[in-house]
Amino acid sequence: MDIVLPSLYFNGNKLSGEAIDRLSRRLGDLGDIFNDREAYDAMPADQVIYEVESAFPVADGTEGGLFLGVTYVHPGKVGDEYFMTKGHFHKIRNRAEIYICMEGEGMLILMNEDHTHTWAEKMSPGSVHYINGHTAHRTANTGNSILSFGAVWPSDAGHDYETISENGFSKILVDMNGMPTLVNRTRP
Ligand code: S6P
Ligand code: ZN
Repeated sequence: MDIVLPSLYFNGNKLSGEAIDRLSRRLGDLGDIFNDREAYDAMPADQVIYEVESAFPVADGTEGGLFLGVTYVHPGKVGDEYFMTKGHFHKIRNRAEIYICMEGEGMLILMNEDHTHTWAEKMSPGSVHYINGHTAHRTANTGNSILSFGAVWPSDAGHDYETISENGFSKILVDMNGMPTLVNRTRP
């Protein structure tokens, strides 16, 4: 057959089609990322913080292929810190990524490889974010509704979560008098 239908669609802002992988990250899975331990312990461990729908058209580790994911970060805070994703470097450090914001308000938080510089890009519907290789990335929801964005990354990039779980980002994003603000991390 010469003309075929695509196997994936955006149905509104939701990914639909064949073989979509879905995962949920709950507060209980994210103990090492939030700065305010007391506020974290007072919240329900089963509260969903974000969900990811991904399509893996080729095997993980394939050189030359691409993966697609859509992340939905729920609104809320742990203490003053906005709900956010775990964050990672790519295992192959030079692999870049593109994010496209679909709905909501947030920040893409970025950190260089030697952890000396953390900065953020504002996310709003339609904003496009090129994430250079060698750069750790996570997203935070700074609004009152779901933040969703699409992501495309090389299928051999891999994910290094350990470096972030051990050292965090050098700055955290907090609500300071209603304004998302990057401040130095206080927890060791
Ligand atoms: C994958 C891409 C995103 C994240 C997702 C969840 O390279 O950056 O699809 O996986 O936003 O974040 P995390 O840090 O838990 O993987
Ligand atoms: Zn990534």
